[in-house]
Amino acid sequence: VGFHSRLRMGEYYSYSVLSTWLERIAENMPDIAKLIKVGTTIEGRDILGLKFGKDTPDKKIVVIDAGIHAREWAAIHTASYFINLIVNGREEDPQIQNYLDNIVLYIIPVLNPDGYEYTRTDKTNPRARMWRKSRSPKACAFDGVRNSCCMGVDLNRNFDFRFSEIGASRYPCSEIYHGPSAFSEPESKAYSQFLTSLKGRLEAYITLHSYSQLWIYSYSHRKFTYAPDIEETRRVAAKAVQELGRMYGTKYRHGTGPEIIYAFSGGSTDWAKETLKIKYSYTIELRPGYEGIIEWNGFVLDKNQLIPTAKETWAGVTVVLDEVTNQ
Ligand code: ING
Ligand code: ZN
Repeated sequence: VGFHSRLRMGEYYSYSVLSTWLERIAENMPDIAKLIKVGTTIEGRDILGLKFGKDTPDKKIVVIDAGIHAREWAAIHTASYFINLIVNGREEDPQIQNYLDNIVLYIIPVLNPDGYEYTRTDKTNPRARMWRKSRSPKACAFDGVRNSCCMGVDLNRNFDFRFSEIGASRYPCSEIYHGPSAFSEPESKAYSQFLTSLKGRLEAYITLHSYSQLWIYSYSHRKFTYAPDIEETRRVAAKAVQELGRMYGTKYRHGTGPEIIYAFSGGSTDWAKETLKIKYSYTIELRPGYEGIIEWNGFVLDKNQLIPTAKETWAGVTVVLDEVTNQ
């Protein structure tokens, strides 16, 4: 087993270490995992992931991603933990074996590697750790006082679902800048094309964020706006949250954005739900929770919470995987 094909969990790694790790897994275990390239970022990085399970046309597909927001390191760790669990835990875990035999599972641990690498420069630039957006070149807009120019687009506002309607900003210096137009960014555009290429077989799409301990479903642009299969969506979310909580007692809430946090548009799960008609399309906000006040450093999760966070999230995610596998 070559260098970097095993990574110790409970640590944070650079994108290049993570990428090498994915490459080694694919090289060493071609029967289980294939390396996939979703696209290329604005700074030229490959957006890599793994495809698990033998692909046959009758198999349902599940996609899990993380790291669309740069500072959400716990989400990136959780997706990495899932990969590690499948690769190194499959022999002792019949449930994982069942997934490998019966579904196709894609995991893309870092959708926004440019942003992630930028947050990792915090030793020399402390403010960088809280970066959320991509690293696209500066755009300018008159904000009422001056012409302000800033880098980056919030990729989770750049999807073609009710673009720019609510919970997004047209000012480039905002954290939630939606970009000049839907899918203007190479990362979101490539990812939408990747997901579209799976249409018809894609049964579940899960995107990992942090933080707030929420299990969010569609639609999030307006209250009481649901897809026709909302009952099923809600049933599985409720069950997932229950299973997640069983492990360490972590309390999650479930609902649409405006029901449990805020309304917003241009996000990946709502776009996927509406455009690709995916049965289960969920945004998961990992630990920590929040008590009324949004804590600024909730994105900096203590290292000793990383593995428990990932483990309980897996317990919730398996509820969705079981639904897809056993239907
Ligand atoms: N949160 C999500 C965001 O993109 C969200 C919140 C997702 C709200 C889905 C409603 C629906 O803003 C984070 N932490 O990025
Ligand atoms: Zn996020």
